[in-house]
Amino acid sequence: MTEPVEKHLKDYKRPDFNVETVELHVDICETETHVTATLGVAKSPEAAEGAPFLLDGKELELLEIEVDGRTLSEVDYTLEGEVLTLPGMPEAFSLKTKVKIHPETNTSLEGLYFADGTFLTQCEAEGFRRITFFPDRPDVMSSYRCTVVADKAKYPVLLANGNLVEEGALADGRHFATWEDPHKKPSYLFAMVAGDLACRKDSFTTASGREVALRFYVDHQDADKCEHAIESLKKSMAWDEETFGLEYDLDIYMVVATHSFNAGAMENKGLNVFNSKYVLAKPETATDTDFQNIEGVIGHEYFHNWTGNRVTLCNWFQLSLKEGLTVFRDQEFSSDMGSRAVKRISDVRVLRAAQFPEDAGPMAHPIRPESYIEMNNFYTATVYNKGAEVIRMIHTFLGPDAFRKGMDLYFERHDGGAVACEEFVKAMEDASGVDLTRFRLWYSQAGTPKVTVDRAYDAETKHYTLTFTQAVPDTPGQSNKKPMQIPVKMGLIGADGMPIPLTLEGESAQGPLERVLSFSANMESFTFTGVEDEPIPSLFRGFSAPVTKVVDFTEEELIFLMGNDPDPFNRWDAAQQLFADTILGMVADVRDDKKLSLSEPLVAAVKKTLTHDTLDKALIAQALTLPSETELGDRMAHIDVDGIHAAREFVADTLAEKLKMSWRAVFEECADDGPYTLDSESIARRRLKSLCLTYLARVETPITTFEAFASATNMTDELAALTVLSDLDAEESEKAMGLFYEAWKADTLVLDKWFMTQATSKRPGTLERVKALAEHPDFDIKNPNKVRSLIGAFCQGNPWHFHRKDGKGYDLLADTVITLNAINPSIAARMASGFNRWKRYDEERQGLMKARLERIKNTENLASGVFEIVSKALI
Ligand code: B3K
Ligand code: ZN
Repeated sequence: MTEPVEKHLKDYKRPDFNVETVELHVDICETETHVTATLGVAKSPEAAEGAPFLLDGKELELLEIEVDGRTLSEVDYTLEGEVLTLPGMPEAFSLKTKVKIHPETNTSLEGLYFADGTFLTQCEAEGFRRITFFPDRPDVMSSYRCTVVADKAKYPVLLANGNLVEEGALADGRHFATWEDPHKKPSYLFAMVAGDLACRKDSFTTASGREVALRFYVDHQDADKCEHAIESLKKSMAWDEETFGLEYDLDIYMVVATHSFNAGAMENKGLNVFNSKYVLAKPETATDTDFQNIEGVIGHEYFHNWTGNRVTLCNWFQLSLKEGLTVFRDQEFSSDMGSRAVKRISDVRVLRAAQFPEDAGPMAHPIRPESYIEMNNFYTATVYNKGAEVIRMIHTFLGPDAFRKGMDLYFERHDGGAVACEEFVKAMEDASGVDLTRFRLWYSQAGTPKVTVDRAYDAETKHYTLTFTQAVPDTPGQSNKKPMQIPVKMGLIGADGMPIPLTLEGESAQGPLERVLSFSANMESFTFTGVEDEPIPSLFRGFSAPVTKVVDFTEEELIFLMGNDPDPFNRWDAAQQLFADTILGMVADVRDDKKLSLSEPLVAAVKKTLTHDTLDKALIAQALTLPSETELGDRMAHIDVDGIHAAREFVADTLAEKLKMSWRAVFEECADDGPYTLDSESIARRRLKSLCLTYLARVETPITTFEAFASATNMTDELAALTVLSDLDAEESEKAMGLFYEAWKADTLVLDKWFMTQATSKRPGTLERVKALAEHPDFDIKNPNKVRSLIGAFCQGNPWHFHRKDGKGYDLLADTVITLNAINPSIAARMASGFNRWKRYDEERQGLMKARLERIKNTENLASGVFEIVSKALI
């Protein structure tokens, strides 16, 4: 096998040829599809003398090729690997190609594919080249006209981007539809669909009074599950008008839901394609979290219409320009729709669980990567979630008004263009007058900065000094990094729980109660004056920067912050720090077989939070959820799988036992017999109730948990109880699983929950059950949702079973990666990253994982994406 090549940002050049117009004719038949493409091409004025026209093509059978009506012979072009080269082209010409493709056997779910009775496309990042020959790069922007032809009875619905301009019947029971997109776009935003789908219709009137038709296409049996998604879309459209003055720009907005999708959803211009899990919901089948995720993802794809589509990327290295910004926008949208603090906490949880480990592993990359082998591997938590944190920091430094001015300037300058991250930063800088020179390092330096804070109080001068030190760790290909500019949103709290004015040395007027310090040196001190007694600092409020903070807080101080910090995020963070310190502090004792004990003040603090009568119940639930085993592992230099598991179980069991009465009382208090409603308060009540159930199950008989399961009237309560039951080694567990399956076997999305609950179970024998479930008739290795729910959930969400000492968990993952390599390389690569942290474990486990990585690497016909993950892991 020839080693795949790495592409570098430094080699980027604008294209030599632009494609102004694209006319596609897609003729779909059962066993093959013919695609005829007519491209209106113009040589760029900057093109080098004699530069050939290069087109990408993957798994295409070239049937015809013509330039300006003249059929080319084989001497006129070369077709090598995945590149079609046309030398000696004139300044402007028309290129026509006809290719044969096979969507019906395309299991990669990229390009045009057939799944569950529907033909559909996924072109980002490089899927368009599987449909036709094209310069498949985001800086080539064209006007599209697309005609889809298929059998009318089987595929009555024919869609593509933009507006329907013509449709009609053809011979042999076939029909066609022609769509035209008035906006120029890169090929990755192309989409088309042919299927037999139900259509739910609605409409939205924009701020300027234009009526937009909204169309949701789903399987016929799912037509009653679109309401929430439609409402979410309307809310997104209104929010973007109010918040950023951005209106939708076409007369129709279509969403197609499919059960077979590699990602969450795709923002194709005017024709979004969604993983059905982010569209379909009703209270009996979807949890509160599902409803919230749908709102977030619908918003995310809608917001891309401006951040991504109207202003797109000049190359894939800039992916965070659209993804980081759009994640920031969807986070803000969800915060405005629900509870800001609750949303912030769950976003930070995701960042810490997924991005921090990535930043510390073999695939660590800056939010604007410098190189890649397979672009699909860079749809990462770093590009998306850390990317959003970088935008949030700009927002924090500039303030909301200047940030909005920056957004306006960005659109004014770049609407209709394909640009780089730099253009965004420049617009922000120019609109605000704030110098972001040092800040730009966030785009080029990988690794999570570690910020250590030292505190000093001088009782005589009443000065309080905070000294910050930062260390940006080395990451693959990057060492000796420069200090980053870090916003530290902070306050000082007096012993009475009251905030203290923050007057910096040299300032004459009394300072505010909260401020943002800009820390951008290796070490920097900030001295506050007029501080009467030693305060407790509240630092990085709202998680103001994606860093790990190290402060030598005592247990007493963390308990104080947990109860008194006016910043809800920091209250939660103090609780998490307290739990993490407690659990990790026990790991050595577990190893030495010592008796463990839990501190009384901690138990009292938990009780105080649990029974607090004014705190938001969702915040209580978040604060009292123990950090996961994965998060705890990430805080250790060498991950002790068994020690973490035992210590965490001990803390949970002890809290359950000592506060039995309180868990029970709060559980009862949160009960609700009324109809299901989706307001924040009801969601909060269900969250806290579920948390109580997890503790109660540790001390009460399984029968009570089973009763909670059996009496549930919505999926949130039902799944919460089932999840708790799944950890119990009791007959009630099996019984509930059986009942759940019988009730929901016809609903594939609910079955995903059934697979996942069993995959993440702590019960003995989980690996064996997961392997048996992989043979279950409802499991399908070709369906990414099923793979993620069963194998993905086991390998990433069940560390204690996955890291079994006999290596059988690792075998399951390696076998799955090897099988998927031949079916769906993009999902195979994603799964392979489950081994990325292998060097953080004990020697024995390291050896076992390394052997599996090598086995994968030696697989024949290894896809470039899988190669990239495993070869980087093995360095
Ligand atoms: N832009 C798509 C991601 C497509 C994934 C390609 N492997 C979804 C999103 O971020 O909105
Ligand atoms: Zn996105």
